[in-house]
This record gives sequence, structure tokens and C-alpha cells, in this order.
Amino acid sequence: MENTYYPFINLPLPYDYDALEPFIDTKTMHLHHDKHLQTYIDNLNALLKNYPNLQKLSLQQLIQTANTLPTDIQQPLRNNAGGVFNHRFYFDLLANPSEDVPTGPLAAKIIQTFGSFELFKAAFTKAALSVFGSGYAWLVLDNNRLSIITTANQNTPFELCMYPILTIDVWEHAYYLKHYNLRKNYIENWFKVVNWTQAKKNYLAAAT
Ligand code: MN3
Repeated sequence: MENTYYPFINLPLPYDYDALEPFIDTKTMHLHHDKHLQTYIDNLNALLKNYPNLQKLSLQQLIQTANTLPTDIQQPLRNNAGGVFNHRFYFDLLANPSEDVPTGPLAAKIIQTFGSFELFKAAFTKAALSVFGSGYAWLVLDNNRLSIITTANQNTPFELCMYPILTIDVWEHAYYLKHYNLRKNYIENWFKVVNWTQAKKNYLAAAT
């Protein structure tokens, strides 16, 4: 992930806005990246403007130290640093429909942990459906074990000392324009555009 220090900029998507059609629509990608993520970037920069010491911390360090900071900055920092990290992480994990399943060491670990890729997919879908309100479902590495968790709002796995490998944004803005209230359809379509090469990279980075 580039641009990990203040001032934060909204990096372009690593693919065209229409690259995920027909599974995730162009209009949603424009709004999600250009409006929603932009707002988190702007709010995070505005927040850090008056805290020179915090400007020296990376995005991940900001998230990891948020709960040690004064209460007036703690929650806005968690929301906005989390909002920037989570969206970049989510967007980087999408790609033109090409790969159906993970390969290599991540595939082996998924099969070892969940029994099969299909069982993993069912468990991940169930978790993503279980998020009440706004949040994310994650595949994480927790003490070298794969685990599926959910987080509310813009919370991240870092606050739980876990390392993210894969995530789906299940805030309604991620799917409502195309899938309306049918989150399950969105999850099924999202699985068709997962960038498993990036997930594998995240796994190898987390495992070291
Ligand atoms: Mn979002």
C-alpha cells in the first residue's frame, strides 16, 4: 500500500471503474472510491493537521495506537484512519473476473483450516451476512491461524492484534445501487471479482 503517511491522498483505483462489471457496477465504484473514501481521506488529514506527532505515524500505526490517545481524538481517528485503510485494502482485493479460487500456500492453509474452499466460502458468506448494520467481514491471521471475523463500522483487525488477508465491505453503500437490500447477491458477486493474487500477498506478509 502506497502513501501510508500524512498527508493522505486518494490513490487511483488499480483498475478501471467498470472493470468489475457486471458483478460490481461502475456507478457504485465511482461513488465508493471518489466520494466515500475521499471523505475519510479529507477527514483524516483535517484531524491530523493539529497533531504533528501523529503525522509521523503510518496509517497502520495510527490505527494501532488510537486506543492509547486522548478520548477526543480516539474515536474520530479510529473511524477515519480505519476508513482509509479498510477501503484501500478492500479495493486492492478486487480485480477483473479472472481467478476463481486461491492458489499456493494460502489455498493450502484455507483447505487445512476450513476443510475445502467451498466450506470456507460458506463460512465467510455466513459471517458477512451476520454483520448487523455497517461493517466488514475478514479473513485474518490470528497467531498464525486463519480465522473469519467481523468488525463494526470502520474498526480493523489490527485493534484485535490480528492481520488482515481478505475483506468484504458490507456497508450498504458498497452494494445498494445494484443489489438493493440483497446483501447475499452482492456477496456472491463479490466472490467472482476477488483478487486472489493480492490475498495471497497479504497472507504471506501477515505470516512473516
Ligand atoms: Mn465502504
